[in-house]
Amino acid sequence: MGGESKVDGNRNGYVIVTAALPYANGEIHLGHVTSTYLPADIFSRYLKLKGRKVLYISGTDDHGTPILIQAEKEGIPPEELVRKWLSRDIEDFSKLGIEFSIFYKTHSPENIELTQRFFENIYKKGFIFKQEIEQWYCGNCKRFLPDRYVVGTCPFCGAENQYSDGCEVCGRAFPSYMIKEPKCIVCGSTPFLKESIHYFFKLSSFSDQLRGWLVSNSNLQPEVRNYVLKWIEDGLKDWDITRDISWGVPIPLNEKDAEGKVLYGWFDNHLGYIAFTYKYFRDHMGEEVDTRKIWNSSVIYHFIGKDIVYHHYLFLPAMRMAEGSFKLPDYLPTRGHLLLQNEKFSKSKGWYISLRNFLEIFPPDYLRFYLALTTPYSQKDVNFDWDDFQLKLNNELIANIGNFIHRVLTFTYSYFEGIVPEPSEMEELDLKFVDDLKQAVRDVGELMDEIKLDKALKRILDFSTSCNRYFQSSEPWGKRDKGKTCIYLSINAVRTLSILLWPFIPFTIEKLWNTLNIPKSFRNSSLISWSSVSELKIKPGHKINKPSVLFKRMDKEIMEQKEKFKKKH
Ligand code: B3M
Ligand code: ZN
Repeated sequence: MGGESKVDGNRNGYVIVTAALPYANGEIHLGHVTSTYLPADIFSRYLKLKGRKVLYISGTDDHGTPILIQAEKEGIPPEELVRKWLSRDIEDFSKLGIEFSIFYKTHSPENIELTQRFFENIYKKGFIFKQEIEQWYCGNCKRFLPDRYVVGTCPFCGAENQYSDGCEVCGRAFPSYMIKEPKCIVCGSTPFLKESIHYFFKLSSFSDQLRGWLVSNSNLQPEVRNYVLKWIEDGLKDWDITRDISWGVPIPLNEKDAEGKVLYGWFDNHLGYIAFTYKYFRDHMGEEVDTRKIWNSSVIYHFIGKDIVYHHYLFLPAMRMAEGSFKLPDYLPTRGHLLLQNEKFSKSKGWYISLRNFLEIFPPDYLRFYLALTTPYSQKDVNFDWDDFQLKLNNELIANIGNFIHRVLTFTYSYFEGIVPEPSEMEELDLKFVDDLKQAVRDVGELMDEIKLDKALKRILDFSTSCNRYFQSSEPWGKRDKGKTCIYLSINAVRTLSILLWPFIPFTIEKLWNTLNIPKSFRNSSLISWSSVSELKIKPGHKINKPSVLFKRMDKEIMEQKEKFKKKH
């Protein structure tokens, strides 16, 4: 630990935080939230507290076969499908307090234009070539079957029931023709290979440059870096960037071979990170703003789940290297999958929790708290377990944090008419408590800088435990004068805790700020900022409002969910 982090080293520039783009073909579930949207949100809220200029960017991934297949199933045009999911995603995310600066879409003029520009530049530099390849063709449906239109057995690890563009079990992406025992997902018949001319990106030419970047970028997680390096050692395959379908970004070439084809969804989707940044700046600063310059002087984080490592650690950087005008990410925070009671999510088997359904029953902060506490900064899968959920809420959120805050506030309100008392001389116990508070803030800050959000939250809980202990051993009840110091320090500790906790449980904390009678928005309050977090900012004479209950137990609701997920599926 220690040392100046990159974020602090570049105080005037922007920090651009992106979260992987959800496909616009279905609802957001807890898996998406765990690996990507919540960590990125907590982290960008933390940076906001530090006064950094942060952009939190995401949007829907609209192109490609996953969308087309779903639109065909529903019998609607893909445009309609993606429009529907865009507004639905925005609603769901905002209920969880995911605060994007912009949530846009890849099927937008900005992204289509940028993607075509990328293609043209890379083409001009000679990194794109044409090749006739064999493509799956369904004789029954009378069409080519790209990617997800075909399922089969992984050619590398033998896992069954994998899409033809990559394996979820071993994590490899591969060309579609390699899949074993292929089946058409529309009609179930066995497709055959038929010639088609495709455009390829020379990924293999970037092996050395990619290796150099992976090895020299010390911000990348070593475990991920190592397996990506292994893929490079095994040899990178040039990458087929076109598809025989009509939904996607048109290939910007005036030639016969380009007709009836579009660019692969993975060619345009990650360019959305850049295109949406353009959109944001144009909307907020007008046409003249030089977004490329801003991008290149920002610190860049792309938050992802481990299933898309290949695309983000190889395709994305190689395309930026080839095109040459946009800086590569500084960080690619990668997290694991979410299991439900130790089993993989499965929508078809009903072993699955959508974000919307969850939030119909539980407050958003309960989910944020539990997931933040259980999700490490690593590839390790996270287990959502109802017993554990109940335990962590009752023992930590409620009995630890909730208890301390409630005791301090109600004590102040009923014994001091809500007015923060003048402290008397500090004794050893008090001085030690102030030291504890300062140490906690330092530790939490370091852990947050390192994106170890679960560890940071655990450290906050430890601090809250020492707050409870301090309050208990000071025994402010019954000894008015000595009690004053304890209350003064405790109220200040509540403020400190509130700032530390805001990135994790913002709804509750904003309510608490009302009770503390401090302005709700940190943007115009010196009382809410990271720079003052360890100071004793609440002065004697400050009046607080009537406290209300911050958390309630939800044992009945949890019991119902346990019953529901007990049945063996
Ligand atoms: N939509 C895959 C996924 O949702 C894809 C991510 C795109 S990030 C540029 O897992
Ligand atoms: Zn078919």
